[in-house]
Amino acid sequence: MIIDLRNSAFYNRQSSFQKNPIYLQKLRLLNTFDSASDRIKLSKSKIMKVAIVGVSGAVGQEFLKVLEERNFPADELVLFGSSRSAGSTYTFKGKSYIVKELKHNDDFKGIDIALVSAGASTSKEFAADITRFGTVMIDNSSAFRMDEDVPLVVPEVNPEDCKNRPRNIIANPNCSTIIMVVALKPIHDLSPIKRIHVATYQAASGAGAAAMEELKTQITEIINNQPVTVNKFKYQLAFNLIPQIDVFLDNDYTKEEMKMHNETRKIMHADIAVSATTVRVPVYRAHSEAVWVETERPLEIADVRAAMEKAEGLVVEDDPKNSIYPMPLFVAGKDPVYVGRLRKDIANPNGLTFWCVGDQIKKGAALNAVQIAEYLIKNRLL
Ligand code: 2RA
Repeated sequence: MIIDLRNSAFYNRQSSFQKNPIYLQKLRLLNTFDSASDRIKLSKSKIMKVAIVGVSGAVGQEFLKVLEERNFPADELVLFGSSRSAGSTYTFKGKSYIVKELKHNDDFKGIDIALVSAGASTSKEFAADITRFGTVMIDNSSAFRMDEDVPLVVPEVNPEDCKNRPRNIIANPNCSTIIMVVALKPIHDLSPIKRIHVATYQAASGAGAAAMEELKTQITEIINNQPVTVNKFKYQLAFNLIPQIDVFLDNDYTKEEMKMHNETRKIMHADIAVSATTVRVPVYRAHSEAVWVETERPLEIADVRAAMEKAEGLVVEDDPKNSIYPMPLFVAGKDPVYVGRLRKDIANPNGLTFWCVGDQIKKGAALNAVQIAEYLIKNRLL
């Protein structure tokens, strides 16, 4: 039997919430801000040449989708990949493009922006080739995120940091950090955040396209009583949770958990203590996070809610009486970060707690990078 959740009572309740006037007004605001014409007053005297590096991966493919969806003003597009994907063809706005092999040569001459998602070692190896002729490298890997001379940017939080990029590299933060800081920004503006505890529920997509396939394969294998394939994760992910993302460090936190600590502080320019437990869950492509925040002074939930409702890139979906809160199944494929379950933390007089969900491949990766590129164009920072 095939169960289509879109026909379930829950889904209908959820979508009727999404038809409510406040929600629609908020989405209209997002779209107004994001409409190509308002967003980018681009001088047409300049031809915009954009490269995607790592186009065959999950994030690379999403770059193509997001650029097209947002009608990004790319006059020319050049696609790069490994020797394995060189020669493959992808379509963008109805035109076919052949993937070139990424090499140590002058291929980036004349390219304005390179959206790069090919892993940290490739980014390190090719950064000099990519930036040599003035191309701005927007890098999705962890290679340069914590380097002092590389800004780490989430456009809703610290867009101005794009201006100071001595190496012409701008780093895109880790997905779990991006999703959390979009929700934290309006709180931090009301009263500085001192401490954060967070537990994440991270989708298979964070481990790449092959990992997403592996989750599907595992489910099929289990249903058919076959041995379960485990290559991309440490253990079977289907019908399981894995409380380890990336490797363990000396302090017994994982690298993913320390990314949330270090990157949040860098993006928010604040001495915030962040303690994270990151968990892989059998969800396809949206990350969820339970967040406990301590602020310098106690905040009223009504004020936080009002600030969140106004915040850029954030949608409040919070109606506990009607069981309305964001869930990864319904957030997959969407642009904003969704927040719900907002309440006072009964264990901390200066605390509040909430739940947030964001599409890992979109806002957690490709969309954030494209928004950085849009900010550069809009503010003539190229
Ligand atoms: C993950 N945060 O979800 C990683 C991907 N960047 O595995």
